[in-house]
Amino acid sequence: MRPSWWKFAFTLAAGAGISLLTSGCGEEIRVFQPAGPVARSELELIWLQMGLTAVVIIPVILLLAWIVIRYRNKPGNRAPYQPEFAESRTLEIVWWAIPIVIVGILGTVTWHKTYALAQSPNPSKEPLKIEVMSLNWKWLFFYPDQKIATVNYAEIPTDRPVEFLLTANAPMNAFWVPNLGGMEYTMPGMVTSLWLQADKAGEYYGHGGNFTGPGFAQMQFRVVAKPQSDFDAWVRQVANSAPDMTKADYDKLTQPSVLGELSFSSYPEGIFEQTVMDEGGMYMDHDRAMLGNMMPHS
Ligand SMILES: [Cu+2]
Repeated sequence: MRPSWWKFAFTLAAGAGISLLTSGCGEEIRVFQPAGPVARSELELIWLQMGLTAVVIIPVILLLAWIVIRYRNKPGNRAPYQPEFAESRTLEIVWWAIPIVIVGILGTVTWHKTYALAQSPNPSKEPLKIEVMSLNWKWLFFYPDQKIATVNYAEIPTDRPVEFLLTANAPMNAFWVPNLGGMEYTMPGMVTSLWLQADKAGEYYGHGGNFTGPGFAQMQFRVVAKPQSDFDAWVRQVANSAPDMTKADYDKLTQPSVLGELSFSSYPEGIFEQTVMDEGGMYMDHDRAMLGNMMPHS
């Protein structure tokens, strides 16, 4: 082998090694481990997108290698030399038609899924509503029907759609439980909505998806999915044994800090709605928000 080939091979090996070492290999890649219908539907889209991308990428890489070898300047090269080559109708049709078909398929499927995923994954089942507030640097969960609240963890029943209503009382963030579905932004003064559902009981890792300062790395939470009866028992236990959240407690939570998990048997009524209105609320339907019947804006 000539030295230039050694250099090439070394660069290639080093590049591949660095890619493998920095990819988080060995850790579970959570979006490929869907635990519910929303995440599964999104994973189908990921596979479709990767497959269609491969239709372009694999031939391009193979052609690149073939052209470099066939057309390089070497003694006795038989490859045709055509400096006047200007256009080929056949090639133009090929390389316009393939992307048009790919973008058409991806666009259509993404369109359908986007609208489907903005609805309950199981409209025949009564959803659980959880209001989520991102703070510096913690996640606050309110259960408006159960009247309890938690910090940095949320329990949900399995096989039941959960509507997360999201806002921020801090710089905007993004709410993400990768095993259950894609992320949705939390923004001050507005409420966004995210439907998720867990089929399998288990503990799912959640994290902010939008950098918000020094405590961001600790802004993690757990979503614990368990059968409805166990969920009900957990609600009773929190309602009976956890402390109340006073307005002073809430104000303290909104101050920048890193906290562990907390539970509260009650919280100041309407505090979520009030925070949205205090932070602007101009994108909301005011009357409904004031009635505590928050409508997510889209
Ligand atoms: Cu918005």
